[in-house]
Amino acid sequence: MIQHYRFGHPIHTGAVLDKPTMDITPVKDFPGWDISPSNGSLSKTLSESMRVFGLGETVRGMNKRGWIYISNNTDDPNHDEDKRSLYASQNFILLASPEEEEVEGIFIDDPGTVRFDIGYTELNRLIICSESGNADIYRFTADSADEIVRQFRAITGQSYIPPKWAFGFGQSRWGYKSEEDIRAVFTRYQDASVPLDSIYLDIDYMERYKDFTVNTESFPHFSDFVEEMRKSHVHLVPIIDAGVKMEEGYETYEEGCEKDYFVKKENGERLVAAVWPGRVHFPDFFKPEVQNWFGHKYQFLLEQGIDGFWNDMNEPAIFYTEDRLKEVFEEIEKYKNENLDIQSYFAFTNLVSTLGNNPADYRRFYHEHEGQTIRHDKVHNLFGFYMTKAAGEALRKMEPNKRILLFSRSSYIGMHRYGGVWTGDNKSWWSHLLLSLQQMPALNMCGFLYSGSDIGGFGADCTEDLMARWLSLAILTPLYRNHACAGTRLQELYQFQNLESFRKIIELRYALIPYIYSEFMKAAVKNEMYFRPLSFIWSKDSRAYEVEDQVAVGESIMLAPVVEQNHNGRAVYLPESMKMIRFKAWNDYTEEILPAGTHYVECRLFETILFLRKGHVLPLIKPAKTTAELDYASLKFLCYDADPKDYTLYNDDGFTRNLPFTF
Ligand code: MIG
Repeated sequence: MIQHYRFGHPIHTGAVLDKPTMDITPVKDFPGWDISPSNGSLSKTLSESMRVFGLGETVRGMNKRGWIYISNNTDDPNHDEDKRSLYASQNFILLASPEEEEVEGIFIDDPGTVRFDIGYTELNRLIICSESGNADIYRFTADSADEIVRQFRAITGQSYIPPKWAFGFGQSRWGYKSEEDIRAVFTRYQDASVPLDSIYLDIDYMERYKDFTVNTESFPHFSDFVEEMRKSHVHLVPIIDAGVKMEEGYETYEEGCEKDYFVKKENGERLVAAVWPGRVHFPDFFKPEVQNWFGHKYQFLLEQGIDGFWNDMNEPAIFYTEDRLKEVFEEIEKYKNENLDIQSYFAFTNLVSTLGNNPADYRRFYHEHEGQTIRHDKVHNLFGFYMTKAAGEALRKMEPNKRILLFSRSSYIGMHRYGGVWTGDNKSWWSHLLLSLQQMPALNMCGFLYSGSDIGGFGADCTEDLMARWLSLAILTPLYRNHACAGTRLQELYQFQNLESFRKIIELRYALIPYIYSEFMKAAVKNEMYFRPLSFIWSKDSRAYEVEDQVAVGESIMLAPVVEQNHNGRAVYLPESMKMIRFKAWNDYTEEILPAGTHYVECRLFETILFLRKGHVLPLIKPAKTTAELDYASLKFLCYDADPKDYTLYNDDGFTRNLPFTF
C-alpha cells in the first residue's frame, strides 16, 4: 500500500512518475508516526529490533541506526565515518524487524536539505526533517522488503539498463593524457591476456577541460583511435563535467551565453564559478531547452564512435566563485594591519579554507523551473539528476536503437531511470573496501542498480593485497572499474607482481558475466534489487539482521568476502545450508556443502569464494578477452540440489534498447 502526505508546497522534482503503475492514496496522517508539518518533520519511536536500511550512497553500515545523515549533495573526497553528506541524495529508507510482520518504507521527495536523524538525538527515535518544510512524503507498507522495493519502483520507475560491455572490466586513471598513454594501457593488458572491455578518459582528453572538445595535440586522430580500440572491442569512456569553461570562441560557451542557458544571480548576471577549466558557467539544467541543448552536445563524441560517458562534478562542485573570492580578499584586507589574536587567526584562515563548496555560493544563483524562479539551495540535490537526465534523454533520441553507458557522481531518486552511479572519491583503505560492499544494497534499494566503487580505491596508495581483495569482493558488481587519483601509486593490474593471479580473477569475472547479466536484467525488469542484505531474504532470522559484511547477489549467490588486511579467511554466517565454491581460477575450483551456522572459512589472497544457495544454479562460461567474444556454447552450470533447467538465463545482443523483456 502506498500513502502520500504533503508538507507545504513542494516543487515537482520528477522523481515520481507522472503515471505510476500503483495507486497512491493521499492521507492525513501515517499510522505510528508523529507528523509535524509546521517544522517539516515526521518521527517515530523504533523498537529495539527495528532496522533502518537505505539512503543509498552514505557512510557507515547497511543498518543506518545510530547516526545522522543529511541530504545535501557534496563533493567531499573524505568519506570518513563522521560525514553526514556525500555526493547523492537518495531519500528512501526501509524499516524492518525480525519480530514484525509489516515492513515499512518512507520516501521524502524534497530536493533541499533533508535530515535523517536515526537514533542520533534520541537513541530509539527516528526523526526525518525537511529543512524547508516543503516535501512530498510517501509511505509504503507490505509484508516483505522486496515488495516495498517493488512498490517504490512502481512509482519512481524502472532502473537504467547499460549495454552489456559495461559489465566487463574497465581501466581508468586520472592522469592518462594522450593516445599513447591509452594505447599503452590497452597493450599491457593485451600482452598479459587480461580481459578488458573499456578504458576511461578523464579530464585530460579535453582541450583545456572544455566539455565536448578533444585535445588534438594529444589525440590527433581521435575517431581513428576510437575505431582502433573498437576493433579489439574496447570502448573508450570520456568524462563530462558540469561547468562550461568561459572562453571566447568556445562554441558551447558562446551559444550558452547567447541563448541565456546559464544560471544567473539575483541581479541578472551569470554566476562565475571556478572548477577544473578555470572560470565556468553552469548550465541551468532545470530548463527543458537547456537539457535538450546540453544533452545533444554529446553528439560530438557519439559521432567519433564513443558510446559511454561519466558525468562528474555535478553536485555541482565549486572550487570558488568570483563573488566569494572578492569578499574573501576584502575581508583579508581588514586583517592586514591587525594584531591577529587567536579568534581572528582562526577566522582569517577559515576564510580561504572554506572557499570550496561554500553554502553562501549555493544561495547566490537561481533556476527557472516550471515557470518559477527558485533559489539554487532549495533544489540543490536535483542538479546532478537533471544533468544526467539531459544526457540520458538526448542519447535516447540520438541513438534510439543503441544503449549508451551513462553514469553520474551526483544523483537524486529518479535519476536511476537515466543512468547509474559510481560512489566517488573513496580511498585505498580497507575500511572503504567494506563500505563499498555496504553501499551496494542501499543503492539498489533506491533504484540505482548500475553502480560500483573505484576498485583499488581512488585516493591514497593501493597495495597489491588490497587490489586483489577488492577485485574479488566486487566480482559481481555491475560497474567493475579500477580507477585512481592522479599522484597516487600506479594501480593498473600490471603494475603489481602477481599479474598471473590478477588475470585469473578477471577471467573469473568474465566467466560470471552470464549470471551477472541475467540477474541484473531480472532486477531491472522486475523492479527488484540485485544486491540484497541477508535479512531481506531470511527476514525471520534475527542473526541475518546483524550481518554487515555479506550480501546476497541475484537469486543464487551469497558473497562473504575477506575485508581485512593480512587475514587468510573469515567467519561466515550461513542462514541455511549452502554450497561453498572456492575458485583459484574460473576452471579450477572445489565445491563443498556446508550446513547452516557460522563457519571459519579460509580464503587466501587471489581466491574467490561464492556461496551457492540450495535449490539454485550458477551458470559459468569460458572467459574471453572481452564480453563481446564470450561463447555461450561453452556455458556450464554449477548446481546445489537443482537442475540447470531451473535457471532462467537471459542474453541478447548486448546493446539493443527496448527489448521485449519478460521473465
Ligand atoms: O576534482 O576528473 O570523482 O573520479 O578522476 C576531481 C578528475 C575531479 C573527481 C572524480 C574522479 C575524477 C576527478 N574528478
